[in-house]
Amino acid sequence: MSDSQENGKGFGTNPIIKNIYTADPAPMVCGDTLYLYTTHDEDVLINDFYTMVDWRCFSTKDMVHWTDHGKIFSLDDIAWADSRAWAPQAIERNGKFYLYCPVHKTGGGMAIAVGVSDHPTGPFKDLGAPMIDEGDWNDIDPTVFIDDDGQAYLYFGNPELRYVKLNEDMISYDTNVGIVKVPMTEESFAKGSHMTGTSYGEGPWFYKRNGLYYMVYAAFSAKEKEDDHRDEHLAYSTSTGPTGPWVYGGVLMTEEGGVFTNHPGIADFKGHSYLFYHTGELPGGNLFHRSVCVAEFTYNADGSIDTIPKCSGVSGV
Ligand code: FUB
Repeated sequence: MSDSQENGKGFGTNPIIKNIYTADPAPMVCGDTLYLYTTHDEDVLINDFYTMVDWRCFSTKDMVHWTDHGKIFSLDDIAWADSRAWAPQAIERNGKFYLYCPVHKTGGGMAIAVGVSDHPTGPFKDLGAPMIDEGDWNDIDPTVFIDDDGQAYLYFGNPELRYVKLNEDMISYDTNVGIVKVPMTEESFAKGSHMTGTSYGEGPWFYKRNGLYYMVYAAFSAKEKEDDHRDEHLAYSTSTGPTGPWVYGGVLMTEEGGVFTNHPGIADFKGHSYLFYHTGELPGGNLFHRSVCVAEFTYNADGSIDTIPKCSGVSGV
């Protein structure tokens, strides 16, 4: 899988993965390699809905040439789940790799599984039980970050943003703190048309840069409801602390993807900043057949980010 043009270092064209439908990109930089975890939209749908049974991994050293590591974790590896292999995120700690994955629990609602591996490309082994399981449908789209003081946080949720403080083992959380519900205010997430009355929808991506914490997410604007137009855009909020209060920052990407969902993944790699997202732009694309793309962007001096246009690809690094 590669594309080349221009600039001596080549040019990687969007969508990044052209041979299968992928969505929900989650980059993880490890050494000189960027690993990209994705979901996988099956070609053939069951019940005309998201049909997703496994997670995929791809890697690159230059943003142009990508190695396909295939299926790295699947519903077959999670005995207590029966469907909906949804948006994951991976992180490394003390030489082990943790892949947080929303799934549908057999006989229950959505829950968050953790796969553990000695290698970024798996195989990942399930814990044998959900790590987050509130018995409702909010437990999706985990995003994980380890702060400078070693405290790890896992945020997740649709329609509410919630978080736990992970224990050092990364497979359990501080039950004294419990599952914290973030106040869903307009100051934090802007007025919008999702169920909390804010724009926050789902797909949070939590990270820190130059002392500022960022929460990037898929969002529904207030205007979209008036128009009965419900495609997601990407937005972001910031905070001076890991648990808020969050302050709405603005729109990161308009509804350019042409499909109902979008999903952000942010990474700094070899001196460049990237937003991974998904669209419906592969042939045959639609809301259940998405494709992962990437755009390069820069931060303003105060840490704010201007709206990032959907693009044809990125230059090699
Ligand atoms: O891909 C399935 C779900 O759609 C994800 O969990 C959401 O973020 C949205 O992209």
